[in-house]
Parts: sequence; structure tokens; C-alpha cells
Amino acid sequence: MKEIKSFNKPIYITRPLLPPLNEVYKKIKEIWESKWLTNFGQQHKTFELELKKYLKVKNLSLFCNGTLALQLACQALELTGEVITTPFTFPATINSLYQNNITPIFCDIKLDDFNINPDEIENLITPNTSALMPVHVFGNPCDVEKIDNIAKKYSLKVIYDSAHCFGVEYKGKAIGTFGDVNMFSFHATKIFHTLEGGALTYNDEKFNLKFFLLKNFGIKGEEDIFLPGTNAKMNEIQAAIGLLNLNLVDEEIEKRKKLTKIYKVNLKDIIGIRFLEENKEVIYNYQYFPILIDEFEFSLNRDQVYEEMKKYNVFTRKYFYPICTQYKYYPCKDADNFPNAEKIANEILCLPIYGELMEEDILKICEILLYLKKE
Ligand code: T4K
Repeated sequence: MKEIKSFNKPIYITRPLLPPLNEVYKKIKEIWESKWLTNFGQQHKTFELELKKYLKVKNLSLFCNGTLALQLACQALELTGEVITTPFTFPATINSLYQNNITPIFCDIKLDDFNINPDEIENLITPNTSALMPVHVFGNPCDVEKIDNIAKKYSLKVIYDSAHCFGVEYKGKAIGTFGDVNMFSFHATKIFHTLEGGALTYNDEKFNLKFFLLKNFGIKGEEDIFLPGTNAKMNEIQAAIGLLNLNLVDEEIEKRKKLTKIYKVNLKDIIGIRFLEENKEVIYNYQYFPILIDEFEFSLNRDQVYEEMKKYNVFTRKYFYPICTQYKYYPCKDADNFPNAEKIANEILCLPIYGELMEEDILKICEILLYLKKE
């Protein structure tokens, strides 16, 4: 097989959606002329309304990032004691519990979707359990029916970490309508972003005021102070970028869908590489393209592939390695008791995917993988 030349520029796992600069200038000019930079200005109001429509949710509250949104969701739901969650996630999920003095209780994941295994949740419920915090990993919906049934049976709250789920639908329902509260992240690395940012969506409108107070120091008006809130507001520039990106995100999803198909067609016959099957009842956003590498079948292990790809200027990511139970600051009993999460974390590799990539870039990444196997 012929030697493959490396890419002449770095190929990262993702690149942010960038609205045309002239449109950004126009928005900045509007904001400058209004002299209103933050604290729920016109951009914020318009963005909140538009986003609510786009995400097909009843209620939505904007935040300066997803992590603080998640932390404040725990406070709004008055969670205490223990919350059952997954070890296979980004540290922000678990840190939001820690910040609220809540103990994360880890539940292993399923091998077919990398999400929390609902069949193991009931064994972990104790009198101290106040909620479940599942994560829709890589935008694949969890088993929401089973999870919501368990929550009802034990009167537990459910906060879904939907950081990866912008625009995802399950059985014809928007993902942001399940559970008590959903958190979306609008970080620059997400398919839809506001530079940094996040939102909570929820069916019960009683949370409107609570979330407003929690992100706005607990104050409403000049003299009414209701609770010890923090500052987690989204500013006008973030909201304006959100408005501009809302016009672009459908096309970005479409492009990534096509690139995903090219990956699948070209990787499906490489022994030792596996990827997730799509569920026909889900509308995906194609934000990530994770593969699993079986070191015995592929002949290289995941870490070797990760390093080798760098030589070709391809910067893949090992989301989410190591799993959260391995972090030194989590006093996790049974830290070795999560065989599925361990297995996936050791085999996972997220390949570059973003709308700017060309079909030939994806073909070349596949060719490199094939070449590595044959080497
Ligand atoms: N829950 C879950 C399940 C999450 O995955 C996340 C965040 C959260 C909660 C918390 O939401 P936020 O508080 O972030 O809203 C990135 C993101 O920073 C993080 O938002 C995301 N998950 C996580 C999965 O990925 P890093 O440390 O891997 O990002 P970084 O800086 O290495 O960027 C990755 C690649 O993206 C770079 O190699 C190049 C490209 N990139 C990145 C940035 C920041 C750009 O091209 N431009 C950019 O501006 O965490």
C-alpha cells in the first residue's frame, strides 16, 4: 500500500461554526449602539424566544455556560445526599454535583450506546438518593422511558445532561422535554455554540423565576433579594452569536450527517473498528463520530492509534478517558466495578467531524486508519 502523506494543516476533532464576519460586525454595531451589553438585553430576549422554538421546548433559561447551568439545576431542584449518574462523561457532570455537596453514585453503562444502564439503577437507590443525572453521551438518547419510570416509582428527580444533544429528537419528541430539567451546552466545541454558553429546558414553568434568581445573584428589581444566587448570566455578544448560528446550524448538521455516512461506509469493513448503530427513532445531530478500537483485532491499541494519527496531523480525542471513578478527588468505593465504562473508555476514539471538512478529508482519515492496521 502506498505511503500516505500527512495533512498539510492540523485536523482537529472539531472547529466552531463561524457566522460571516460582516454579520457579526452588524450585530456588534447594534449592541454598541444600544450600549446594553449584558443583564437580559434585546439580544438575550430574542435569542431565548428563537431558541425555545428551535428546541421545541415549553420553557428555557439561558446561562453563561453549561456547567453553571447544571450546578444551578441541582440547586433549583433542591437536590441533597446522593445522585445516581454515569462514570462515562465529561468531568463537568460530576463536578456540578460536587459543587453542591452531593455525592455522585456511579452506575455502569451499556455497551451498545455508552449511556447509563437503567437496569442497574434500582440497586443503587438508597434513602439518601434524591435524583438521577443521566448523560445522553455523544447525543445518543438514554433509555428515557425506563429512567423516567424508575424516577416516578421512587419519587426521584431527573436532570438530563444533554450537553451533546442540540436538536436531537427521540420518538418524535424533542430531547429537552424529558425529565425535570435538561442542560444543553453551547461551548465553542459544540455543534451549536454561543462562544461559551448553555441553557436549561423544563416543562414546569415554576422554574422560570427560580432559574432567573439563581443566575442573577438572587435579586429581582433593585431592592428584592430572594436567595443566595450567583452570576451565571449570558451576555449580549454570546446571545447575538447564538442568533447568527441558529441560521447556520441546520446546514451544519446536514453536512456532518453526510460526513458520518462516508466514515461508516469506509470503516465498516475494517476489522477491529466498531461504531454505534443508529436508532431509527432518533433524529441525531452528528456532533461526534466515536469509534471503538479492539486492540487484538486491529493490531494497535487505541492509544497507539491516537499517537499515530498525530503524525498525520490528525488530532483525535479520547472522550471520555479516564472515567470519572478514576479521578483522585472522587472518593469512589468500588472504583474498579465499572467494566463496561472501563472497556469503552479504553477503546474509544472520537474522529474529526465538522462541516468544513471535505469528503476527501474523511476518505483520507479512513485510509490512514486502514494503513495503520496493515502496517
Ligand atoms: N456535560 C458534558 C457531557 C460535556 O461534554 C460538557 C462539555 C459539559 C457538561 C459542560 O459544558 P460547558 O460548561 O463546557 O458548556 C471540550 C469543551 O470545552 C467542553 O465544553 C466539552 N464538554 C468537552 C467534551 O470538550 P476540551 O478540553 O476537550 O476542549 P479543547 O479546548 O481541547 O478543544 C477541542 C478541540 O476543539 C481543539 O483541539 C480544537 C477545537 N477548538 C476548540 C476551541 C475551544 C477550536 O477549533 N476552537 C475553539 O475555540 O473540552
